[in-house]
Amino acid sequence: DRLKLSFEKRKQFAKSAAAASLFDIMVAKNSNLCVAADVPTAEKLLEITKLVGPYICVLKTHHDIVDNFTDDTAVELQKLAKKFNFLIMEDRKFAEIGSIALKQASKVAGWADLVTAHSNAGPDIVPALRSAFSTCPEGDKKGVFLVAEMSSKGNLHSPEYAKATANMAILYPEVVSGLVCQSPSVVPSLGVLQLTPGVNLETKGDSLGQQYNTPEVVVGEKGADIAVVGRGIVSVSDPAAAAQKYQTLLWQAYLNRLA
Ligand code: 6AU
Repeated sequence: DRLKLSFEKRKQFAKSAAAASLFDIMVAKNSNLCVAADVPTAEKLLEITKLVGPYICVLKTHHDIVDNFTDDTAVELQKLAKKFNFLIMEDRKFAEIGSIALKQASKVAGWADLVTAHSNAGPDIVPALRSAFSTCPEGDKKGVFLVAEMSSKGNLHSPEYAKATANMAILYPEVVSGLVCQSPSVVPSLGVLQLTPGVNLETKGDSLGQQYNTPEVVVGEKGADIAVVGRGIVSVSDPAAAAQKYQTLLWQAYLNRLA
């Protein structure tokens, strides 16, 4: 049972190098917190990264919503990732035929350790992204998270779709490090990580379809290995304190799950 196995033990089953290093980072930092740094400017992105860096295993970006994101911003992010020991995930959700996804991913593969992709176009999205990685230094250490399910109201992700997405993780175990999903039964093997967004202690959702749960529910019931918190941390007055609080609660939920 995946949910009863520690991250230390699960690391032995990781076939993707990025998943293996994620397990290491999570254990070293006692953190299963991914912050979604959804902020409008490069200055704010670097500022928030410095504040939350000590508490996270993954920093998730949407670099295309950042006004002045440049190569320098990417270099600074990479320095902070090294300093604080976390991985950078560009949540670009590639969803194209392989030849286009390869070209799109080449724009971010230089600085992102992990990228997200939809599975709707079929399994060849994965080797396309692997090709984009292969042109980068240490490209074989990069990984993909496939979106199997979504947190938003009315989404079209059926159980069959989620299962077919999980099968792509089995087909390309050295590239697919994890799945983005909402239910514990989707993840097909012990070495694959479950990333689950939709976590907020203060509110149940937003006005545009997002739906939130608590850390206890997301980790204990929905099966998240890594939980994504965006506005619950980046839109409050003290993001560092909020990140520390979510880190503590999410890690406690993981320990409770093991017990
Ligand atoms: O906590 P929030 O609502 O401020 O931010 C949630 C973050 C956003 C979304 O792009 C992302 O999580 N997300 C994803 C991801 C990670 O792929 C999938 C999903 O189903 N729901 C979702 O919110 O950056």
